[in-house]
Amino acid sequence: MHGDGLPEASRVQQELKELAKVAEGDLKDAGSREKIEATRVHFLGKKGLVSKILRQMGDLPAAERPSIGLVANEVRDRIEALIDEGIARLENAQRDLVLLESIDVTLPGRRQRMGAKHPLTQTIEKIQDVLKGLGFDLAFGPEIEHDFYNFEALNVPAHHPAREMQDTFYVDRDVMLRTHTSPVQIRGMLALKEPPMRIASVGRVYRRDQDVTHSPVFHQVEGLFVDDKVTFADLKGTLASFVSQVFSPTARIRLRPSYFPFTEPSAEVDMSCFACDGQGCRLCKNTGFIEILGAGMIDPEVFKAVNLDPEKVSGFAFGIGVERVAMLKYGISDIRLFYENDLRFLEQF
Ligand code: FA5
Repeated sequence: MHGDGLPEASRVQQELKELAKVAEGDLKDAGSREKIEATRVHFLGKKGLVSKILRQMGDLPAAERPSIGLVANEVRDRIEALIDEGIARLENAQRDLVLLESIDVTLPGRRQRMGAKHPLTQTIEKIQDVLKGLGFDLAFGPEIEHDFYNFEALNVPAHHPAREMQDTFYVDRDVMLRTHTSPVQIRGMLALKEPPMRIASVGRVYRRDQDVTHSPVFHQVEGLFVDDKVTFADLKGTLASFVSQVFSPTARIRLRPSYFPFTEPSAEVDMSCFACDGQGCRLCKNTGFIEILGAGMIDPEVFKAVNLDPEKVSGFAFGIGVERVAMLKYGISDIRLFYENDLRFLEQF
């Protein structure tokens, strides 16, 4: 027995439990791995406090040693658990610090890449909207066409020199990839029961052509108006309105005499250059104007081919190159850019 009145074994057990409490206090405030390691050595090391107490066990009666051993093991386990907790707490704090340093929450969010309509689709939709606004209904025709619709009924008989104006991809002797959208005029007029008729047809056409302004596959828009007293002035007014709406209110048109077998008279239609507004520049080759379409009054021979009486009906037609319009609208100098699907090009629209 010692002075505190406790039996020796209870005193040692009490001391061990006190040690656990002190260790808990030390580890709670430990702010570094070094401090935690020092605390471990201080309590659990070979010369540590727990070992020191255990070494005194030799002085105790053998019967009391197991109960002390039990408490000593509990205390050691408790201190080891506190050490593990302390290390985990330090590691978490360290990770939070790294995250805080590497993530700048004030940065703007990452932008989603948005898809957009192809510039040709945008141009086609704009052209269709304007023509619908001018009273035209949309019409469609096949891309593989019979000679009758593509040439014959359009007053271009076999061996006519005008066939050389459009170099053709033939599928068969009388069947071809259509070289223009004008066959849709023929199909429209053959189905016509009672004038007036205003139709517009957008679609792919094919020619054996290839350079920076000519593609073997391209798009045209055909416009056709048939009534009893259609004049050239109606054609000019329609085209002027079309150009000012598709390009800009200040855009002007100029008509030059031309030749198409299916229209008489015929005209090439130029638009004032969008780059210099008609002043003359490199783009318009200093003329102030750029050609965008062909047009004219329906030839009497075409009316006869579709069983309409040229004495009773009259009409105009025009054919626009869509790529040409898009090149002018967006200032593009090479037609092939439209078909290469290069995102750096397409993302600009
Ligand atoms: C015609 O195709 C006529 N059918 C247009 C027409 C319709 C005239 C109705 C009168 C009445 P042309 O061959 O000029 O005409 O072609 C019309 C437009 O298509 C040209 O002004 C040009 O812009 C475009 N074009 C012609 N060939 C190509 C090509 N290979 N690549 C891209 N665009 C082309």
